Amino acid sequence: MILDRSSLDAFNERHVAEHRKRYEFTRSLLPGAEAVVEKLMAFNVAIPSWALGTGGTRFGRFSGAGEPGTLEQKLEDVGLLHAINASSGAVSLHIPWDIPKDHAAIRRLAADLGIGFDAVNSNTFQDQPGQALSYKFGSLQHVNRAVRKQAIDHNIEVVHHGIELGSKSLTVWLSDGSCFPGQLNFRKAFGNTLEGLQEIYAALPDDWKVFVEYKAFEPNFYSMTVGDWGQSLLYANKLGSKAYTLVDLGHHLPNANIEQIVALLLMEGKLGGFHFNDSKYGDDDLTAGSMRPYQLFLIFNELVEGMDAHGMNHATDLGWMIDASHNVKDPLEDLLQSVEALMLAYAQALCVDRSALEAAQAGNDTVAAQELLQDVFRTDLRPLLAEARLRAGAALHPVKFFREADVRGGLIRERGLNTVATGL
Ligand code: LRH
Ligand code: MN
Repeated sequence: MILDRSSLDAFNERHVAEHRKRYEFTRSLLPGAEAVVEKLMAFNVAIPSWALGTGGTRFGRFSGAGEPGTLEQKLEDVGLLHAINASSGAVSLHIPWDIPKDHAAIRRLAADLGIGFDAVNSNTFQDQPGQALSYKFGSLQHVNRAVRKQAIDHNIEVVHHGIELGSKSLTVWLSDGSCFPGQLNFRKAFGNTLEGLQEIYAALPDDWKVFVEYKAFEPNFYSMTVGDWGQSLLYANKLGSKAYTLVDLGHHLPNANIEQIVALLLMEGKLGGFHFNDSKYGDDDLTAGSMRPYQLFLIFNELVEGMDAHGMNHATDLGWMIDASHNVKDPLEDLLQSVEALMLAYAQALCVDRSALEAAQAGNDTVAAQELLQDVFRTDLRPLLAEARLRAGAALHPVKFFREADVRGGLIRERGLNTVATGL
């Protein structure tokens, strides 16, 4: 389904007068508003191909209607999101859930839709039909060299798919670990995993990156072989300059200070990217900013400060990706809300008065520091996001437009009620 341009223009026409009032007011509050709008226009978040259909849990999955049943339809859905918010210009594929049958055709379709390919993801956390050896007791950590070799070969195959599509990075998330004390020799598991990652690393083209994603628990519930940022950093440092850590917000133990982890990984030059989502308890994969929007702001606050300290390009030097699963919301509405929350946290971080904050920190003036951060967090910056979208030819209000234009209805009329998307 391709978006009907005239319905979007008509929608903006109905809302632009109110927007202009709000934008002029916000601009009057913020001297740097124009620069923030330009930065927002350059910022894109990659959409996970595995989150374009309804997700589920072990207790059940309640599929929605009009879901993308093929990789081509998934790309169309990402194209729809990008047409609506002008900030979803890339997709992150998961192999084998989304194996391209014709790389050139897929690449052409993506280009026509104005989207690119962010990191490709391998999958050694499930056994595929006809697979020779099982990953029940892990993949790269496995005590059996043949299982490790099978996992290494799969990751290298994923890199080849990525090269064909124009991707420049591989995300490796390993479900490896143990469920009971005594089940695993931690040193041997680490050694095997490092050896496997080194063979995968050696297969990377020179201009590629590998992201080592860590997770505290699930599906193993005693130890994970890449269990936290320290372990991921250990692997990334031992692998080399093309290896980085990947921070999935839902992969931390309760009350972890994620913004501090981000600040330190950035300081070390080993922060590769993110899987943005939100959670209240575990790896809930909820809409970004839906539970802890202040934490999301604090993370972007560290990102802007740290990236500027390194002279990094905000839009291109980190992997900005969402990783979510939609059990009760329309997947596209959920993704539009997540991108909005990320853009808002980024805009807030760009509006922090850095020199005043540094002065407050230098003076141990904790009250002033908190006032500075919360003043920005409590200022409604949504008109800046709307202005960036308006200038990019996208919708002033994405979710409102998605509903008023009955985009889901259009997808159902085109695809029917029973198409089911591959993924979680
Ligand atoms: C693991 C994870 C990983 C993906 C999977 C879909 O929890 O975050 O990034 O491979 O979700
Ligand atoms: Mn993830």
